[in-house]
Amino acid sequence: AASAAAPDDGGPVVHLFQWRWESVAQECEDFLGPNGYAAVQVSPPQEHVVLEGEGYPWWQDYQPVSYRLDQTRRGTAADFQDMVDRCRGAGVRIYVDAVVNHMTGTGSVGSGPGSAGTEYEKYAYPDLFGDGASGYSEQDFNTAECGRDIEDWNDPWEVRTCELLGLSDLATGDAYVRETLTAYLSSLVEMGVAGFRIDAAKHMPPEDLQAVVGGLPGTVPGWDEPPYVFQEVIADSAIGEDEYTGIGDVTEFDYQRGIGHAFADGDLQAAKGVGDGALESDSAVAFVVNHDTQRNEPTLTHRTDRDRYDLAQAFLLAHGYGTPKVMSSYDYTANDQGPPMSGDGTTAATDCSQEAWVCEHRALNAMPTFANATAGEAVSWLDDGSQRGRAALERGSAGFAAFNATGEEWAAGFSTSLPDGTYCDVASGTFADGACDGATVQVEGGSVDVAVPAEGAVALHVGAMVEGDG
Ligand code: LAG
Ligand code: CA
Repeated sequence: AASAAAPDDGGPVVHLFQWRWESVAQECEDFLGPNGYAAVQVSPPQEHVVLEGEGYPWWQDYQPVSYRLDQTRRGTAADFQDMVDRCRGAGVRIYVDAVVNHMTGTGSVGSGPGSAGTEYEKYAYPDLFGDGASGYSEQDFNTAECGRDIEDWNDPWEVRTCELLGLSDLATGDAYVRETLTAYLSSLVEMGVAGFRIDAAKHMPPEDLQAVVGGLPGTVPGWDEPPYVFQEVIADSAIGEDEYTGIGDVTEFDYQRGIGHAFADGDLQAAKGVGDGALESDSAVAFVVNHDTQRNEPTLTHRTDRDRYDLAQAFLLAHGYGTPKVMSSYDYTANDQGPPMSGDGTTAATDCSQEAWVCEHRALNAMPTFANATAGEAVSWLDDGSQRGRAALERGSAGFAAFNATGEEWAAGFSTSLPDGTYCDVASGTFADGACDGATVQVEGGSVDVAVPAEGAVALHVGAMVEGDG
């Protein structure tokens, strides 16, 4: 397969939410590398709280106990390193979800051994790296400055200094805390981790975050590029995305809300304009849902309307806005429910043939190769705008795609600047070593006729020509 676009050129990402490390490694080799993914966002790898009394919820991960990678519910440090190496071998980067704003909250127990056995209580984490050499104590938190929950969300100082959900808030203005966080993230880069999602970035002053990531190694071993940093910022009138774009990319929640509503409403004419007025494309991470919005703001998810949601994620990979990030979920009925697991809360290996793991990314086939082949090409619209539920686009002369959010097949012809030839439809199949396992479509004399399935897409690009490319 052709190599994926670089992180800063919008190389497509998939979030394998809660997957075990060995399952991620296997998926890199079996599916992600061959289908063009640039990277996987993995769940937080550091030691976390273990909340048996709450049924081992997924959000244990967002309460760090130490920065040890051994042992989380997803595997050991050796498993983690093996995943980084095997994904590298498949051409796929690992992006780590970096929980650096806070440590634990009160939760169901409030203290205890963490997943790797480290003793802790709120504001006291005595052994951060398993060598007894460094810890956090009360002075490393904003207890004297605030020490209570955020109440006034219109006050940026409070949002950044007080506690999010009662989680012990790190004094990221202090040199020791900054150096410790840089040491944690740098140790991951040294292992070959190629990027970070900064959790709760809005809850840290930009200058603090800049100081933390400014100390990272300039080049990722195994990749000839700097670590890619993107920040989770749910912007509002008090805190803007532009405060963070100088540090790295930013998650664009306006795009997320816009794309979700447009596709849920079946209004693909509205989908064309999603992203207008939002962050510049090259500063944005774009997505249909993340692990929080699929629970808290379920406009369009795998649970509300699977076909339409798949179509929205396919559109995301063709649209050309931002760095596209696909969500891949496990099934759940309650928001707090953890992933498939054994009796002690250890996560089960992923099996995409079982309903417990939704594996939405598999339904997108080789759409990430479309994002790669069309990187940097502006989008133009080919349909006449007369059909609310249907739209067709072109990305320069590198890619053509049509989307049909209706219950009837859409048979249509378009003039296209794609070169003449036979193309693999990467929305319906994969393309590897010149072989297409989906439908093929002819471009002849500068035009193309497509039969777009009900609630489906057709996507053609110059990196997936079956013949006629000479
Ligand atoms: C995030 N981004 O800024 C994550 O995307 C989001 O998933 C995290 O919340 C949050 N910030 C903190 O990293 C998740 C759950 C929360 C959970 C929290 C800590 O959505 O529900 O809070 O992780 O585990 C839980 C309880 C709270 C309690 C808190 C502290 O739900 O009621 O106050 O733990 O004990
Ligand atoms: Ca903070």
